Order: sequence, then C-alpha cells, then structure tokens
Amino acid sequence: MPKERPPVLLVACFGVDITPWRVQIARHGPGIEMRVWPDTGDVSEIDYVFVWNPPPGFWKRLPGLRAVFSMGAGVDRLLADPELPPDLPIVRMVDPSLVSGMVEFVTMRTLHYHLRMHDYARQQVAGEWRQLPSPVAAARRVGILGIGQLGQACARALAALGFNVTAWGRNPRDLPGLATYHGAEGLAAMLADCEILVCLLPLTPETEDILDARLFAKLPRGAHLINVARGRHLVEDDLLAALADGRIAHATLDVFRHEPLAEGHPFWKHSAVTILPHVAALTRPETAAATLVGNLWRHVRHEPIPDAVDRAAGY
Ligand code: NDP
Ligand code: OXD
Repeated sequence: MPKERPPVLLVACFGVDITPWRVQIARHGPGIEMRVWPDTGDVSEIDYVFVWNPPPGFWKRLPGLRAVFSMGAGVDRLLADPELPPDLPIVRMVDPSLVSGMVEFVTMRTLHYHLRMHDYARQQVAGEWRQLPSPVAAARRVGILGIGQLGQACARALAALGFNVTAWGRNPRDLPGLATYHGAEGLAAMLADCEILVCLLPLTPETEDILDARLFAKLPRGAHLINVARGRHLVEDDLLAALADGRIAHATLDVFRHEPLAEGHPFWKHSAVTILPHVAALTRPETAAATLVGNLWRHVRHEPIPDAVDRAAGY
C-alpha cells in the first residue's frame, strides 16, 4: 500500500444491517477510506475487508487484500471456504460487548436451570403450585467446553456468583481461581461432575460432533446443555435420544447445523428444548467498530494483532 494514500476498507457483511456500521466505522476511523459492498470502486485498491457470510466467488474479486477482519468471533465458515487465499491473515472479532453479551446470555440460562425455571414453566402449564428444591450455587456444578475469550469470561462471571465452575480446553492452562482440564481424560473427569454444560468451543475438525451420545453418556443423569458455539458441534439425533431417555433434562440451543432452523424440525416443538435464533452474543457496532479500526491500524503499522487467527489450529 503506497504511504501517501489512506488504507481502503471494504465493508461486506451479508445478511446484516450495515447502516450502523457505516456510521460507527466512519466515526472511529476517520483516516480510513471506507467502501461498502457492492460499491467496491477499483477492487485493486482494496486493502482490507470487514466481512460476514461472504457468498461463493467473493474472494476472487479482491486481488489486493492484505488482511481480513471477521465480524464474528467464530471463523469456521471463513476458513471452510476453499477460495479463501491460504496466506491471507485473518483477524477475528474479540470485543468487549460481544464478550459481555455472551456472559449475560450464559449466566441467564445457567440461572434459569439452577433455579428450575423450566420446571416452573411446566408446572404453570399444568396449573400446579409446588415449591421445588434447588441447591446453593456452590453446590451447582457448571462445566464449560472452551476456555478462550468467551469461555473464560463466562466461567469467571459464574464463579463470581458462587457456582462451582470447571472449564476444558485444548492445552493445559493455569488460571487462578478456576479449575481447568484438557485432553480426553480431562474431558471425562469434567463431565462426570457437570450438571450444566456450556459449549463455547470453536468449530474445528477436532470439535465437530463433540456433543454426541458418547459425551452425553459421561454426564450425570438429568444434566442441562447450553450450546452457544456452533450447530455442527451437536449431533442432533443423539441429543433427541438423550432427551428422550432423561440423560439430558433440557437443552438451550442458540446455534444450528442449518440456520435458520428448518420448519418442522423436531427441536421446534420439543418441550425440553429452548431455541434462540443465533443471538447469544451479537457483534455490536457501538464498540466493535473501534475494535476493528484499532486492529486495522495495527496491521498498517506492522504491529502484532492479538486476535489473529491461527489458521493451522483452525481458530
Ligand atoms: P477462543 O479462540 O478465544 O477460545 C477457544 C477455546 O476452545 C480455547 O480455550 C481453546 O483451547 C478451546 N479449544 C479449541 N479447540 C479445542 C479442542 N480440540 N479441544 C479442546 N478445547 C479446544 O474463542 P472464543 O471464546 O472467542 O469463541 C468461541 C466460539 O464461540 C467461537 O468460535 C464461535 O463459534 C462461538 N460464538 C458464538 C456466538 C453466538 O452468538 N452464539 C458469538 C460469538 C462466538 P486453548 O485454550 O487450549 O487454545
Ligand atoms: C460469532 C457469532 O462467531 O456471532 O461472533 O456466532
């Protein structure tokens, strides 16, 4: 990129209302030339792209790209695109309001299960007045798959509420005040004790289908599942079977193999499944535009970017 011209950023977020992004990127990045898809101008001038759900053929149209900024924290769809140039740096979205949104959501559903709100909802339908026991938070065991930006923040928030929280990752981690596990043995140990299981893993070949019958069999009977990661972590038929035999008491699903969830899918009307339309943590332009602009300038200045994706690891 010649020194005398400003960096050119193409905003190409498909299926998203771009209006607030335009406003916030212009506000936070006055030295950046912003173009908004499909008004690309001369594509050879485009240095950076801020992207979500690009259609087939998208990458071939941008020959001069220097880096890609993902609107989402999860980059599985980007990385699965065979047309994505292999050496192009990718930066994922790690932003305070995305993190706090996920903390709010996971806390809300954990409290919902802890306080037996779904049982009370069932009782209301049946016109039943009955007080149900629930243990103190310290006796409620919550397990989190993934100890990254989101898993760690959720674990800390739940621990601050007094829950007995454990978390599982790929590599050993020493995090003060948090019991952590890793590897296959660590997973089995964590699951054996886990009444509420939260999935916050990235989708990679290693984690795809991880929420299956074998994993469910390691949980105590009547456990609860919160999947806020990706639909392809879950083997749907195995969940339906685990719900039918009581291994899993209730599931909160924010993400699905095919989104939107197909009409007539058995999850829709299942009394032990709560469905959300992929809203656990939305990327909010009010804060995320500043994160994007900060990372873009780091790239221009050849500074390290903490949230750069490790393409070999897949997240
Ligand atoms: P991070 O990359 O910060 O953390 C990922 C964690 O998963 C790390 O702890 C990592 O282990 C662990 N991990 C990766 N692979 C494995 C494996 N094979 N076995 C065990 N652990 C593994 O990701 P974030 O926390 O930022 O985001 C997690 C996911 O949440 C995203 O990828 C996305 O899919 C989903 N998401 C969903 C949203 C929604 O609205 N529903 C919103 C935002 C994100 P290690 O610590 O060893 O590296
Ligand atoms: C994300 C998401 O990855 O919204 O940020 O799913």
